[in-house]
Amino acid sequence: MKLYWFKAQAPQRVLALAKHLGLAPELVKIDAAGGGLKAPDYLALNPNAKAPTLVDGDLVLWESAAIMAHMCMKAGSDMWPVNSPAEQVDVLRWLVWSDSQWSPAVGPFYFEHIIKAQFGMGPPDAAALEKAGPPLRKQARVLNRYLETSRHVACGRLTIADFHLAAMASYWRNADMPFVEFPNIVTWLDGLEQIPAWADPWPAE
Ligand SMILES: N[C@@H](CCC(=O)N[C@@H](CS)C(=O)NCC(=O)O)C(=O)O
Repeated sequence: MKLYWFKAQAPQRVLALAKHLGLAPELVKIDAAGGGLKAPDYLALNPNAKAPTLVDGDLVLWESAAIMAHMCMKAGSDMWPVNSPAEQVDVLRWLVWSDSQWSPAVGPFYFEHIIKAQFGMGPPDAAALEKAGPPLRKQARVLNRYLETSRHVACGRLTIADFHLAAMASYWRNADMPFVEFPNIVTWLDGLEQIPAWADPWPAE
C-alpha cells in the first residue's frame, strides 16, 4: 500500500489509523506548497488535487473516509464494523455529518489559525473568525449532546468516525475554537489524545 499525504487534517486521520492498526503503508509526502497536488502524476491518481490518496495494488482510493474503511477491512478491525450493519450505519451517519456539517463549521478556525501559520499566509482574519462562531456553536451543540452518554461518537466504542471528526478539532486550543462551552467535546478530544497513534500520527521526517 502506498499512502500520499502532507501535513493536514484529512491525511492526519488516515495516518493515525494506519499507525493505530499496525499497518505500514509506504508513505509518499506531497510537496503541497510546491504544487505537488497538481502534478500530472498525482492528478492521474486523484483528480481532486487533494490528499490523502491510497494506492493498494490496482485500487486507487481518495476520500479519507473510504481509505479508512478500506484499511480497517484490510486489518480486520471493527473500527469500520462490516459485520454489524446497524453499527455500520451509525458510523456512516457520523462520517457524512463530519463532511457535510462539522468540517465546514470547524474549517474556518482551522484555516485561520493552523493552515495560515503553516504556510506563512499571514495572521488570522478576526472578521472571518467572528462570522464562523455561530455556525460552529450550532454543530458543537449537536455533537456535545451525543457525547453526553458515550465517550465515543458511534457504537459506544472507538470507530473511524471518532478519527474523522476529531481531525480538525484536535487543534481546538491553538485554533481558539469555543469548546470550553462544550465539556463533553473536550472530554472526548482529550480522551483520544491518550491513544498513542492519535497523539502522534505524523511520520518522522
Ligand atoms: N473530503 C476529502 C477532503 C480532502 C482535502 O480537502 N484535503 C485537503 C487537506 S486536509 C487538501 O488536500 N487540500 C489541498 C487543497 O485544497 O489545495 C477527504 O476526506 O479526503
